[in-house]
Amino acid sequence: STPEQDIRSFKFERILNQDTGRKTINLLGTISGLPAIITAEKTAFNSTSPASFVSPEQGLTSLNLLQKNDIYHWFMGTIAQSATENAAVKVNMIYPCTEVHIKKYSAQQLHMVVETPEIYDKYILKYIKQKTEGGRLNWVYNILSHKEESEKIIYEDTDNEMGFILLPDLKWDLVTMSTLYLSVIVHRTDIRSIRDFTPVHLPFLISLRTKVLNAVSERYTLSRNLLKIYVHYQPSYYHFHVHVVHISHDMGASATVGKAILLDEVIQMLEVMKIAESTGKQLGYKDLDMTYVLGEEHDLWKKVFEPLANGTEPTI
Ligand code: M7G
Repeated sequence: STPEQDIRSFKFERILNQDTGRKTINLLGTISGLPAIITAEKTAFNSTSPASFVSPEQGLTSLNLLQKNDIYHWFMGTIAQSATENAAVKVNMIYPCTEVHIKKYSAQQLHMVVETPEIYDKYILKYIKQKTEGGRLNWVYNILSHKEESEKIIYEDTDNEMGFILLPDLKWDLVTMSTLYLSVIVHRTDIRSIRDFTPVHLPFLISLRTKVLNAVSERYTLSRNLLKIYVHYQPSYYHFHVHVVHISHDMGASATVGKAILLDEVIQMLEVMKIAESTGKQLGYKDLDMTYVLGEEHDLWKKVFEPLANGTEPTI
């Protein structure tokens, strides 16, 4: 069946999460008996032709005056939209989805945790190993081998060690510049997260940053001061990748402290670690305390940090 047929046969079960401010909703259901998640996000206003906003053909196609009071008027309305040029909504479908996806897209209490090097060695490494098995990185390898999304590639450096692919993230609608969201997926497979970085990786990260900035400014005529370039800790996928997002795009929690770390800061930290080498100290991100936010449904909270907070031994 086609993706269009699949999504039409979605049988709704329950709402996982909803954000009225960001205008998003996450639905859980089934397709052909298998669990599936649909996430929907209302798109930003089309700012390329603001003059036609009030046009009954190209803009507000219908209007209903709810109330007026002195100089104040409020209406409800509909906007002329088309799925290809000016869509009303961006819809993502994960099918079939796993229990981990369901947790990730569910509303949940957040917790601040401190991951020491000891906790990383003892528990997190095991967790990461589990998370790189079972085909979870298939979509990454599909991109790297040009099996999927190859027509979307913006820039590729094919070098085994220094190389990467720059392409639109699945979160981007591909047209709205102010919500531009790209991913950099590296070719090398030896970096699971920033925890693996030491000063040895400085030339790699510095060249990646330069090439990405050049490629983005060439394709979209966007200068460096309009881009946020960062990594996640913890990421969802343990194959090193970098997020490149337009400065105007409000990404919510995924671009704030407790989750996002600027690539510039990673490079700076490694440069400081390199200076420390002259004193005989070989440091890397593995030696740091990492402080970050975890949702209560995240396995790392459930299996590691909640037990530790309760004084019991994690069972991972
Ligand atoms: P992350 O920091 O590991 O996890 O980033 P996050 O999802 O918690 O942010 C992975 C990034 O890859 C996210 O920005 C995803 O939107 C993006 N992504 C995930 N998948 C499954 C795909 C995909 O199939 N194609 C593309 N282009 N991007 C994806």
